[in-house]
Amino acid sequence: MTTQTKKTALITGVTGQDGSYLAEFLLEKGYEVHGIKRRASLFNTQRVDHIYEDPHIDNARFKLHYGDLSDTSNLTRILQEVQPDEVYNLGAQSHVAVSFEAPEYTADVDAIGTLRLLEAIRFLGLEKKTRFYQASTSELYGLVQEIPQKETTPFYPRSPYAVAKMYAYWITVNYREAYGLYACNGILFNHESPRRGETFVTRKITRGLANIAQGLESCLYMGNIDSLRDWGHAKDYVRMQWMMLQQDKPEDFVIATGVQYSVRQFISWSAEHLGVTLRFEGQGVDEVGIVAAIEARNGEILAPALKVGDIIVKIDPRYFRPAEVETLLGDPSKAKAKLGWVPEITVQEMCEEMVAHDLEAARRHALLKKHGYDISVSSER
Ligand code: NDP
Ligand code: GDR
Repeated sequence: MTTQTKKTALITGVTGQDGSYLAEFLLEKGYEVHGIKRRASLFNTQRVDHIYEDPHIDNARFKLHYGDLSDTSNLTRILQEVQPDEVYNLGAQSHVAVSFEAPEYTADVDAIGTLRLLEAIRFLGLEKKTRFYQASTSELYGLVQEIPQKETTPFYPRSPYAVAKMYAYWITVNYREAYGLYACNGILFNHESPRRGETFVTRKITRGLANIAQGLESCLYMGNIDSLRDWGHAKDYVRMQWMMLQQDKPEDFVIATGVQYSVRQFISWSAEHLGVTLRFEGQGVDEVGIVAAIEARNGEILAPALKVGDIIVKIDPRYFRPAEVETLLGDPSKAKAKLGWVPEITVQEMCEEMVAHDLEAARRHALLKKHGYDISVSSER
């Protein structure tokens, strides 16, 4: 009888949305999971605290290492120590709008950080042992050249983030072709969850509207609400990241739902889950979202702070980007055909889950505020 040895995975960006779901997923599969966390002045491990294990006990299967994608020697040392079977490179400065403000840092971490990892694998002679997943992105398509976008659609990046990720995409392909490394790009379209960072559009909306419903904020200030995105659930997408590394041959895959909606539609759904019907009026930067009706949900008013006629959504040009990606729609046919992957959670179900999560948090904050605790929950960051 052969005994299957336990696999070891290393995740950069383990403290992020995807990293936390992927770590849970791999632990369930029996992996030993190592994650790289950044040093910060405050704790930044909230998304993985529930899977933390005491490092003093024998057989702990979840281990965190301090590190940074900008530090070659640190990455090399961690790889040498961990000797991973699989590396998932999810770490990145991942905010598109922020990349216009910090373009050089974004290039260093998102582009050169990927090269540093690949070089470390090679330097340590791990090419035949270690499989590599690169978190590529639908932002590569930018100014779209074809609808829907698939693996063969030409790239046209529209932000420093996307340009940096384009380097990372091609250096991953190059190391596969040049050195025979098992390396894949997952070209993932937007995916969200209650763990999504609070300044990405879906979470900003669900959290902002829940706060407004509970009287903690008064208005949601948005950028381009005509923007169209193909949104899926992060849990479905991390499963696919793992599947890509289990094939005989490394390949790149588009991961998407194949359905797109506008940001405005996502705002309307989120309001509906709070029992609020919104009416949009006006054009361009003068467009506003007005409360048209308020209903109970399961016999309860979830937005007690609102009344019909309140303006709760406004446009703020500060949130427009110097160059926008107006529309993204993925074609996941290859992933479906070759890997049998289909997303299990619809965008509507995901929106409901996110609103319920943020409403619970807003209620807790409203209670604390009522009892005199000084808390700030602004969505304007
Ligand atoms: P998050 O922003 O939630 O997480 C990013 C992670 O990277 C965090 O753990 C962050 O650490 C870490 N990180 C940031 N800078 C560095 C650095 N210099 N060194 C090491 N780690 C760093 O992103 P997501 O989980 O949403 O996305 C995961 C990856 O997938 C990213 O690379 C993103 O660009 C890409 N992607 C995401 C999509 C999406 O829709 N979510 C779609 C397509 C691609 P900290 O917690 O300390 O900030
Ligand atoms: P994106 O996600 O740029 O697609 O990148 P984000 O949620 O930030 O924006 C989606 C769209 O919404 C528009 N928008 C706003 N966006 C934000 N953040 N805040 C606003 O107030 C606002 N108003 C309108 C944006 O202009 C955009 O069109 C995400 C990140 O996770 C990347 O790391 C990843 O690679 C891509 O998804 C796929």
